Amino acid sequence: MTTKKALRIGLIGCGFMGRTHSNGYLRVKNFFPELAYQPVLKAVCSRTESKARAFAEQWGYESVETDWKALIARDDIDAVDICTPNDKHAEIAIAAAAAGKMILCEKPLARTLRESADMVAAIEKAKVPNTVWYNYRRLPAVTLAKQIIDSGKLGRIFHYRANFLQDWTINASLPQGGEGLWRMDAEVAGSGVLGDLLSHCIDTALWLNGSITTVSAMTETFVKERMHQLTGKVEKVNIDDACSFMCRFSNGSLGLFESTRYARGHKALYTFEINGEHASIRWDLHDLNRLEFFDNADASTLKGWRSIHVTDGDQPYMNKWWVPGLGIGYEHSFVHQVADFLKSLEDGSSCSPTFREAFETQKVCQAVLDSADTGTWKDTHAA
Ligand code: SOE
Repeated sequence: MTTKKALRIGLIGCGFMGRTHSNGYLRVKNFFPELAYQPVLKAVCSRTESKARAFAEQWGYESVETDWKALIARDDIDAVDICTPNDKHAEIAIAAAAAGKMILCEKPLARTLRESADMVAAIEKAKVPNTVWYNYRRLPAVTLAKQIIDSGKLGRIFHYRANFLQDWTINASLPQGGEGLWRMDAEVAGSGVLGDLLSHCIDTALWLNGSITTVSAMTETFVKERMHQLTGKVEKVNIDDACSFMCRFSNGSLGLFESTRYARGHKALYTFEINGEHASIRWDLHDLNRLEFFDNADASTLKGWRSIHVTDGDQPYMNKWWVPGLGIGYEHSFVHQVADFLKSLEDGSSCSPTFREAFETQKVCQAVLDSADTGTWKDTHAA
């Protein structure tokens, strides 16, 4: 058996994202055995000790902490994984960078552009490896879309269209804030669907189609007041329940983006479509192993949308899994991100999106909020 280098993980936060990341750390060694590094689940941190203990037992963490500062101070932790609600990302990342830890941060990078800028400055000063968990890039069909676009098959791009639709907050008596509902509290989340859902669409778009230069946006909060779970009082809702924007990309193409938690019938429908001069591509999270492709060069009698089942060993990541024809799921995108992070440590390369790259998404988010507030077009000041 070859000796592996240990990457000792300290996970902060043990909610839904803590589970997806932990599953990634556990699975990577089975499916990417060639990697020199292997994660070791050293410690998990939650303010509630019983919660941390239960999580540690379920996922195999060696120890628990109840104070994230104590976790960062430990010299048996190499990498800090931030899975807390958004209001803690900046403080933890800046402290972890100062302590010389590698950082893996859940998306969105932070609540505001200011916080994100401070995080980028801290991490670049410390020169520590870092990545932000925009996981959808690493679904094989999405990575294949990137390869097809980069090969030039689409030619000049005219249109980029993306949606992320959910329906879980329609009920007006759903409280806001507190455990499980912090995404509804602007103080904690920073924004509503913009940071939570559209940030995914923006990250993918910047990766596939380059930078966004100007935006024109609208937001709406359909339920104006909700009971706050922590105070018990009815309070104003300050998040965007829905957010749509149109934009221009620096390659000359036009973009349309929509996200909402009020699309009855949709639980997590992320879709995108890109139309180029020679070909088009579309993808749908509900059928995540498939990429649809239309090639205008096909013989006219055969022309039509191809449905590519992205499960072949020649296609991105798929030689790691089963046999052609057998699909994988949402959770595999996190396994792939762990594998790519470990590989980047081996190569001395960076693992995209880095904090610096995720900062570009934050700039677009800020321009979207500013545009919706003022009713005018806004520049993103894209790098
Ligand atoms: C919200 O419901 C959520 O879980 C997001 O926080 C995730 O980032 C997204 O991938 C799925 O939806």
